Amino acid sequence: MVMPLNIALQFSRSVLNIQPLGNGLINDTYLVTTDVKPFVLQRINKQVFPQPEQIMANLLVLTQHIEQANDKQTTLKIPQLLKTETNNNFFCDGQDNYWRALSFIDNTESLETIGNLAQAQQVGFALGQFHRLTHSLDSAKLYDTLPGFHITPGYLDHYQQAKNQSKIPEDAYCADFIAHYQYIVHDLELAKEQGLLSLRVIHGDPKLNNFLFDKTSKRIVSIIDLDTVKPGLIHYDIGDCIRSCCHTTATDEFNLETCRILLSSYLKEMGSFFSEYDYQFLYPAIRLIPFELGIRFYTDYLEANRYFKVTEPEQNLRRATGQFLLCASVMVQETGINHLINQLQATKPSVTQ
Ligand code: GN1
Ligand code: MG
Repeated sequence: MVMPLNIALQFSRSVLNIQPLGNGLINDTYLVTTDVKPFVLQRINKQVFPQPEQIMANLLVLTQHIEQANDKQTTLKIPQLLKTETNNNFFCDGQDNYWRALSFIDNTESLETIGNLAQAQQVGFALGQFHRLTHSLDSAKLYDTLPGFHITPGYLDHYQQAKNQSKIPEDAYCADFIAHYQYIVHDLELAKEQGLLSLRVIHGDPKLNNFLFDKTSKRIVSIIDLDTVKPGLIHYDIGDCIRSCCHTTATDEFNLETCRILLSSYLKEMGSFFSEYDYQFLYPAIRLIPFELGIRFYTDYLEANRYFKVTEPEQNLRRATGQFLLCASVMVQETGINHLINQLQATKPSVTQ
């Protein structure tokens, strides 16, 4: 793999080393060491984000809002956008690739799976803090960096087209699962259209490995990957966070205990901003997001892996199957999940001023 040294030099003259960082499926990410501070360098995938400038603009709006809010209870930091040597927010190379640099938050690590309930408590707390902090930011000030993102009926339509055009044979389990449960795809969009749920600022991709844990205190100190921060339903975020943290990958089962800890700690932060309907649509969100991601992975498999990075051709099929099995396990545990939500609603924190 060729390391983008020339690009890193646009952001700092004192680059010592570049190495790949993390395992995102869309952008290319590197850690750049310099003789001053290390930083994160990213090439934004233009196929996915057609207007990368909007990502940088949103990040600046968000940073400014958090600085102005100056919330003393907040422990969460977000990475800062770094300028190029010529004072720009990004660098566009000769091939129309957009590159940007972000501050690196030191002494931190991200997790691929939840190892103990204290970690789940931290994740719920951090997502709750993010939503609480951005609650006072008018979502109309943000660009929609990725139109159609998390609009599940759109992913279903895309799948129907892909399956009609694909030369790759259908997988019986995935095809049957989608056909059988496709009626759930409208759950959140309908609630939005009916005004039961409203647009707020969302992170868009708050999966477990986008939270940074301090290596010493074991607390979450940062939430990263802010490219999909935009107006949306916070239920997409909650569903996405829960599907990634409560997925026991060895058996593809949903872990209700992890969900209990995560959701109760989330609602300690955010519960006072929750309406009746916000509670009512928690279960549909927990069920929907694994189904949606399953459709997205499966469609990409049928389209020969154009969107999500793969290391071998059937990887997106396996990812899809994992999400559908998780969704099935959520449905098996519907009563337990709803019971948990009712308990949490009954102990809803009072309104904070
Ligand atoms: C993509 O690239 P990464 O891993 O941060 C995707 C998310 C999916 C995730 C699944 C913009 O995020 O929606 O949940 O893969 N991001 C985009 O691993 O499509
Ligand atoms: Mg992401």
